[in-house]
Amino acid sequence: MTLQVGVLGYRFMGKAHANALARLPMFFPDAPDVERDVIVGRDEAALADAADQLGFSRTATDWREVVDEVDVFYNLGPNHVHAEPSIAALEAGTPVFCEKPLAPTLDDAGEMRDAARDAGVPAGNAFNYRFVPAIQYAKNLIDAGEIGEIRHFRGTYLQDWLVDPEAPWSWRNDEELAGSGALGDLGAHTVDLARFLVGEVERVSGHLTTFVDERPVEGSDETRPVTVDDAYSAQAEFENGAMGTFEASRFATGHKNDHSIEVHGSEGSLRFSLERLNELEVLRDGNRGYETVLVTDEDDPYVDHWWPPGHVIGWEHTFVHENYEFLSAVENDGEFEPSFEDGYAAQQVLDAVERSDETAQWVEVEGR
Ligand code: SOE
Repeated sequence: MTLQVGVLGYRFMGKAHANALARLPMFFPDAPDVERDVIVGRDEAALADAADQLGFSRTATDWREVVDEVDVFYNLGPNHVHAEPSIAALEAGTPVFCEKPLAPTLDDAGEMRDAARDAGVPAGNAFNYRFVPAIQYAKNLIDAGEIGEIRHFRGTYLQDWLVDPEAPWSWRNDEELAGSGALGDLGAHTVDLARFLVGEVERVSGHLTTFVDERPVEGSDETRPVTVDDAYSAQAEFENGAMGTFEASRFATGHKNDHSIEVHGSEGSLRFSLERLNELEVLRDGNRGYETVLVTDEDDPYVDHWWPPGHVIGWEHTFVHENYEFLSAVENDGEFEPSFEDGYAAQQVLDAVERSDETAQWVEVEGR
């Protein structure tokens, strides 16, 4: 059977996932057969070009006509269009793969999680960094007890695309459209990796800042207000007693897309940086320094699908891996993680960081 895929959104994420779908048959021959059936958006001319470039058979301007027609619905639009179309698809029994963060607000994310529970079909939240081979390698080391009991998790996600006050306004700067700023866009990834590697977060103390309050609208003389954070930091306590610090910024001069994780356990430590995606730094066995493990051996996660050892892979491959896992779950009526449950759990942490910032208090993560 060929799965007909409908995709909402054709820009950055639309391209990343379309590329993944195109790569699957060549590199993951056991993946389900997929047809890039329909691409959905509002601007017909741009849609036609996108369909051409990204290899879709047709276009549609109304997601309502698509969600129950296709076998799988990908929601890759801006955050404010995550909830309604995803819920409609799930109500029609269509599996959904949705970009992160799950929604702009915890309430919306809760409705999405409930719809996924009721539908009983795979509903995935596309936290692609779980699918970096080095991150999976780290997870295996932690689960095998190789670094002992986890004491610290440190996660920073640094970008610099808003350092210039004249950098144009976009939906990512608007609370209604995005929910939050660096917190939801970047912090969501860090929180997801923290949950994946260490466990649930119990309480947080958070701080949000906006450095530039308004930005020019491209192609006009107007400016629009920035209503989200440009940067956040948080301290966290995990249920298992570990301590965490999280930070993200769009003002970290010189850092383009620098997502770094450190984990310290009673027997060893791990370090990862997205800028050196093929490597994991591992310290254990009482050694006095880190060893750099090049995670490109044949028996490393996903690597046998690509190139011989040392022939490194990149950011886009994480999308291929997550698409492989998600579509396999769809075909086999299986489970996919990170699910909407995981997306909701990450959102609970983001929400707690915001509540903590508002009240200047430590706050419990809802439901913990
Ligand atoms: C933009 O800040 C962005 O593309 C995020 O939206 C992605 O989730 C992240 O992976 C890279 O940066």
